Amino acid sequence: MSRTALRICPLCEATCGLTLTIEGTTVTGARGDREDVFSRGFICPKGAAFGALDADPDRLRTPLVRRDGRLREATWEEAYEAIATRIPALVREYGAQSVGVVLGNPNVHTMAGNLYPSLLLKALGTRNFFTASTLDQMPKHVSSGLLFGDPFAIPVPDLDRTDFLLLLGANPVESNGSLCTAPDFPGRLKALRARGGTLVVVDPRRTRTAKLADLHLAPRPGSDALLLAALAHTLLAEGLAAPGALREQTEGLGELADALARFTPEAVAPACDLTAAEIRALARALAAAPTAAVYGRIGSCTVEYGTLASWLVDVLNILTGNLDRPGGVLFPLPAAGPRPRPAGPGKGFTLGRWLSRVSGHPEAKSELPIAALAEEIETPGEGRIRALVAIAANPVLSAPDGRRLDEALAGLDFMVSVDPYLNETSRHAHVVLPPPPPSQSAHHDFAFNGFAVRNQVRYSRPAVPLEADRLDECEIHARLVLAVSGRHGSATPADVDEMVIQGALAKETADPSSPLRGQDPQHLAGLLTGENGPERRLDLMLRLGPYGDRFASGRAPGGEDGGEDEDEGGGEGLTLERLLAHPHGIDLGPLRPRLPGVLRTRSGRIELLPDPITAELPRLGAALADRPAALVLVGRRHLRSNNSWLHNVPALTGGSNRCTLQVNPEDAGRLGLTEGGLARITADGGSLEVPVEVTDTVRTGVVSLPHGWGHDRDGARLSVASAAPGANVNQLLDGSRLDPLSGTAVLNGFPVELTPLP
Ligand SMILES: Nc1nc2c(c(=O)[nH]1)N[C@H]1C(S)=C(S)[C@@H](COP(=O)(O)OP(=O)(O)OC[C@H]3O[C@@H](n4cnc5c(=O)[nH]c(N)nc54)[C@H](O)[C@@H]3O)O[C@H]1N2
Ligand SMILES: Nc1nc2c(c(=O)[nH]1)N[C@H]1C(S)=C(S)[C@@H](COP(=O)(O)OP(=O)(O)OC[C@H]3O[C@@H](n4cnc5c(=O)[nH]c(N)nc54)[C@H](O)[C@@H]3O)O[C@H]1N2
Ligand code: SF4
Ligand SMILES: [Mo]
Repeated sequence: MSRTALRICPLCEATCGLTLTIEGTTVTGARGDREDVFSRGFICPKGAAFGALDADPDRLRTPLVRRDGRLREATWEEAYEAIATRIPALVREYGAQSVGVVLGNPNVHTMAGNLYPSLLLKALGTRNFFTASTLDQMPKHVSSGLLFGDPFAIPVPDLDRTDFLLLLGANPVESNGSLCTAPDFPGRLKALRARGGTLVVVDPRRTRTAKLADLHLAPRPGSDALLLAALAHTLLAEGLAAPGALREQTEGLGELADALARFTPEAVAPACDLTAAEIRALARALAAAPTAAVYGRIGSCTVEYGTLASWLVDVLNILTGNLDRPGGVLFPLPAAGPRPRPAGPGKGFTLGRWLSRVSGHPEAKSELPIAALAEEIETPGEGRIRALVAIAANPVLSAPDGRRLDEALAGLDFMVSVDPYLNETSRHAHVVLPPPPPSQSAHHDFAFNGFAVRNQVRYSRPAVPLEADRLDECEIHARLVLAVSGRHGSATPADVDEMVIQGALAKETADPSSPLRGQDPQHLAGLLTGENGPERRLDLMLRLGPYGDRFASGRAPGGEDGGEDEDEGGGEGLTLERLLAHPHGIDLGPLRPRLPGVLRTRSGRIELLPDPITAELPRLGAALADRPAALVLVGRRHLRSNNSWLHNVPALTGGSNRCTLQVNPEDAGRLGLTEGGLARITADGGSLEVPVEVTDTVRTGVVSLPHGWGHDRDGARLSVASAAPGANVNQLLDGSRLDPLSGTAVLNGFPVELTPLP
């Protein structure tokens, strides 16, 4: 007998609702949930392979503990005992900084990864904290922190209503979108064109997204900041800037023209390899559009001037009056996020509050560059990392110079991995804690609802009951928090959640602006529903959130507390119970303007020209005189991939999802490379042998190699992936190329050399 169950897909940022077919405890099929309020039945090949991924026989079923140098199956008790013995002892002997924490991408796709890492960091008290963000979107956090005072205040394009979308360094037709959660991104782009809107794509490759565009520009990689600066320059010089209502809310508008004076279209054109006329025409089209959204992603972030490019994206949105207006870019209001606070000055955002020990890299958003992880482990001295906790992270493949990191990890005194696979990184661990397959986990998108093109809320309970001898990932994390803080055995995972709940309620009931002021936190905690700690925490966040019932049963929210006009109760206030009664989710409406309420700058206004940006602009100016490298490398994503960890699912491998070096025919001819032949590619960090694919989808002077490959290391358990390992593109990097403001590794647009191999 088969049955169906709903499950939000955790495999990319689109967060599609899936309808799973389940026989016994096995997922035998997945299709799009047509009633899902957000995804309306959309699904991609990865979602369709949910069952295969869920049942991958290489998934670990029990914890592993290293004994006599070898990882062996162990009980949960043995695994946590090992952690509780080793980590607190290392902290006692070498101090809090001796433990590093690395968080990888799937943490934003699990409830556990959103609810517990901050508790782990607090328990450890370490500043040696690294995440995939410094391989990804940290430049955007920094630019938002500086502009708006809140690194999470990232405006998203109003995809469904805009008249003009300028998309840089993103390929949502393959990636399904990022920092812009939109199930069926391709369909939404087609709808934009169908309603007469304009799509412009800036990408050195003619991607599947570029093929949908009205205009595709293929500039030299790494030149986005220059192009964007020249667009802003043109708007200002030609009197096309029209910030409208934003003018009064923005500081520094008057100084912008001076700051950007040297970035004329003529000046930047050679570096971008575009013409000045093309740049002017684009600026005019952007200004002429009734509404427009400028959106930059990976290809504009993981480059040398990533923070400047990210900042300029929003400078353009501000200059054209499109920030915070329908059809432009807007700030989402997620249901489990904080309730909007009144407008006014905030704490602001500061960079470099501390520096990394070895190279003195400034922190950004409390993180240090993951490209500097190896040196922090290798270099002797006080504060050296001797133990590492890696959660859902595979930096040996995803970060620069995996070979060096491999050696560094092998030299650690102790390492814990929370990971379903024994892979390139987790094989170094002393303890591996495997989460259950996704069918056995509950799901809510704490992170992505904050970047979604429509406000909505969905929650799915586990589709299949947790197998015996498994721990839910939330419980794995909670026990980890207890083990590292010496409370293993003396407190339970539920205690961890109750502590958080009590803390949040104590704060809420002490807040003069809260309708709950003066109420008894114990009493309120007693009103929470949910089957376990994470559900109770979700209930609390929903009830205190912008659409929540605030425990005021029977009373509509937003009535008495002084009128944040952003309140949207939708009749009854939101609770977990109410959400559970809507298994396909609750639509909370289109995005709405939220300024000035989102601003947390010291001035309480948008700070258009913050000091760190002003100080960085001369470096960009100097780039105008650089002689461009003859050949640079960019990455690419394939629809059926996901960073380093989906290569073990047969249904998603093969075909065009291969680790080939794409080379333009002109370059191939000049270098003597042929289709299917081998080439040696060399850069700062080393060289690789890769198969060549000749294609005019990459422009001249640019080659493309995807990331997440290189599954040829001993000690991993990836039987499918290791049969077609591919080459690790990040071995071409030595970790020294960073966007200095954000500490983000330069993964795109770095120089390479190519020679044919027989
Ligand atoms: N050259 C180059 N390098 C890149 C990029 C690029 O474009 N070019 N992209 C960068 C980007 S954007 C990112 S986000 C990073 C990603 O970098 P990482 O996060 O380090 O890499 P992933 O490959 O996503 O690895 C995820 C790990 O989580 C594990 N995992 C999967 N599901 C779960 C789960 O439910 N729970 C737990 N605990 N673990 C799970 C997987 O087995 C795997 O070990 O890579 C970056 N690296
Ligand atoms: N199928 C699939 N989907 C994924 C992932 C995956 O691995 N596979 N990973 C997920 C993750 S972690 C993330 S962060 C998102 C990323 O999602 P996207 O940001 O859409 O990332 P990509 O698809 O890598 O597209 C980046 C584009 O930038 C271009 N590019 C490179 N250098 C430059 C440059 O200097 N300037 C400009 N303008 N363009 C440049 C590349 O050619 C590429 O087409 O995707 C997510 N979704
Ligand atoms: S688009 Fe993303 S969320 Fe939707 S089914 Fe595919 S992988 Fe899952
Ligand atoms: Mo990412």
